[in-house]
Amino acid sequence: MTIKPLIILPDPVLRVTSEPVERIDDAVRELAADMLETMYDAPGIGLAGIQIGVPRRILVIDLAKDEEPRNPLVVINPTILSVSDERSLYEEGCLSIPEYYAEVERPARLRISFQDLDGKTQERDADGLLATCLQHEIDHLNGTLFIDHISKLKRDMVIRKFTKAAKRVVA
Ligand code: GNR
Ligand code: NI
Repeated sequence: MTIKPLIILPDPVLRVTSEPVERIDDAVRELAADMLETMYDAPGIGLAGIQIGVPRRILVIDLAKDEEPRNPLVVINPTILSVSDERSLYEEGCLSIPEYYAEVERPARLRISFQDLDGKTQERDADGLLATCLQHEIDHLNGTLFIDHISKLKRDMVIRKFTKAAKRVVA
C-alpha cells in the first residue's frame, strides 16, 4: 500500500473522463488499497481514481469518525439508477482544491448500482453525507468538480487563486 500524490487544481487531468474498470483483478485491488491509504492520510472522506492520476471509474469512501472503526466502501463502475426530487445543501470540500469550501445543492438521496472488489454487482440507497459524497466522487469520474456547481464568480475566483499558486511553485 502506497500513499500517492494528489492531483491539484488547475491540473487538466482533473477534467478527464475516466474509463470503466474492465477487469477486477489484483491490480485493481492494489489501486483501491492505495486510494484508501491516500484518503486516510490526507485525511478525507472520499477519493476518486483521477485524483491520484488514474483515469478509471473507481472511488473510495469512508465516513467513519476518528474514534470509530474504519468502514471503507469501494465503488467500481457506478451507475446512478435514480435520484430524489428532494435536494440537500452541504458544505463541500475537495482534496484536489485544498482549504476551499462552499455549499453545494444536490439530490438528497440516490440509488446506485456498482461492482465491488469481488466483481459482484451491488445496489445501494444513500442519503445524508453518503449521498453527497457519492455524487461528488461520481462527478470526478466525469471530470466534474464541486466548484462547477457554485456561481461562476466564485468558481473563477478559486480557479484564479489556484492557478496563481501553481505558477508560484514552478517559478
Ligand atoms: O474529504 C472530502 N470531504 C467532503 C466533504 C463534503 C462533501 C464531499 C467531500 S469529498 C472530500 C474528498 C474528495 O475530494 N473527494 O473527491
Ligand atoms: Ni473531490
